[in-house]
Amino acid sequence: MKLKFAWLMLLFLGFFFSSCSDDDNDEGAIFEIGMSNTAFIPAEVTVSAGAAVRWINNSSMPHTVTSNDGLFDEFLEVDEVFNYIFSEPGNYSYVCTLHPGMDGIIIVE
Ligand SMILES: [Cu+2]
Repeated sequence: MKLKFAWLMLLFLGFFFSSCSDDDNDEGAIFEIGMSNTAFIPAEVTVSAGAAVRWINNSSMPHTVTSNDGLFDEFLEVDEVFNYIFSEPGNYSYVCTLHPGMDGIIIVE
């Protein structure tokens, strides 16, 4: 009888912990920004503090994702991605240093 109870507890705990890790995976949305050869798409994104933004170079040439505040400076070959989590509210502008006029802004609320 005691053994049966122990097994039930194990089953219950297993279920409990697998539910927890599922919750962790869902936490924090990811906002995706694509690229053309001359622009970030969309160029303006509004997210909540704590959200992750993912830049995807789905264009046909390399680009950089360079923060105007010195927060990040990434060189992305075609098909490469870059993730950044914005934890503090504010306006974060960035540019591609290879293509003048290719810029964007992340508004974190
Ligand atoms: Cu560029």
